[in-house]
Amino acid sequence: MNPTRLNDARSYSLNIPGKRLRPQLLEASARATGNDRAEALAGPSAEAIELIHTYSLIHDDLPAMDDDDLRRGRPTLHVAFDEATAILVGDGLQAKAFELIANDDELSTEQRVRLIARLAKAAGFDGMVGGQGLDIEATNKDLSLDDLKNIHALKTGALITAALVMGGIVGNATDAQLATLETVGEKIGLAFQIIDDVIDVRSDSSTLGKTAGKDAAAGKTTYVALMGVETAQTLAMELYDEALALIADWDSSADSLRALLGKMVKRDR
Ligand code: GRG
Repeated sequence: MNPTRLNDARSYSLNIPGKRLRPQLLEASARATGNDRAEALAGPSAEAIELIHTYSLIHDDLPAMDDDDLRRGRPTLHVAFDEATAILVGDGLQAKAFELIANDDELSTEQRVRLIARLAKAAGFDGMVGGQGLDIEATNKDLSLDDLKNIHALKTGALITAALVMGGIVGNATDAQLATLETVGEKIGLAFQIIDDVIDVRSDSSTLGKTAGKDAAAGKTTYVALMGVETAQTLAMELYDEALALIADWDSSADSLRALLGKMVKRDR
């Protein structure tokens, strides 16, 4: 028997593309290593990280989590189909991500194992899933700035950092380059999340004039609630500047990475 409904739901989730920042980051980072072939080789790993991201959004939208009806301007997967199907699509996309890298015979076995290990760590208990767990526990609690940074470093930052490091692995980056990419990821991941909070407040017309936003209304501590819109925006730009400074002496191969880091903080969606 062919699971038609599951296949339809999988197509639905993949046919509403988002900004594709993580695959673009992975490809730009591969190129930034200065290895001419790296960007062309990065395709399957880039696809894999976007599948992990897509799965995380599908599960995050479920009634047991954020209970959202809309994602990327369309009904969320569990609304368009049903909860069981949405859980299965998320599970299937996660498994598919690792299959894509394992079967990528353009890369060496060592590269594949390193990519799989890095993506698994970023997606799992020590990364996105762990951060989501902390985020759920923190709902309706007062958090310090350090608590908030720790949650987001895992929930959002881990996958963004993995994109950069995985690009480095595809490009056979040196240990020094990999360490730099790791730190760039930590800084831009945090900046990205702060800007997300700023966008949340600016786009939530119900909270005009207040420092709230949809997330704050859902009992979540946000950067904007802790420090106000202006300071949050300034902090994000400082982190972006610090990230750029780390790769200031990289040659023009890093230009697309520099441009992308800018896009991640100077965005309105
Ligand atoms: C359910 C295991 C599990 C994890 C969920 C990433 C995540 C953890 C939840 C997403 C909640 C959220 C909206 C966080 C804010 C930052 C963020 C990840 C925004 C969405 O990423 P974009 O802007 O999305 O890259 P698009 O739609 O462009 O792909």
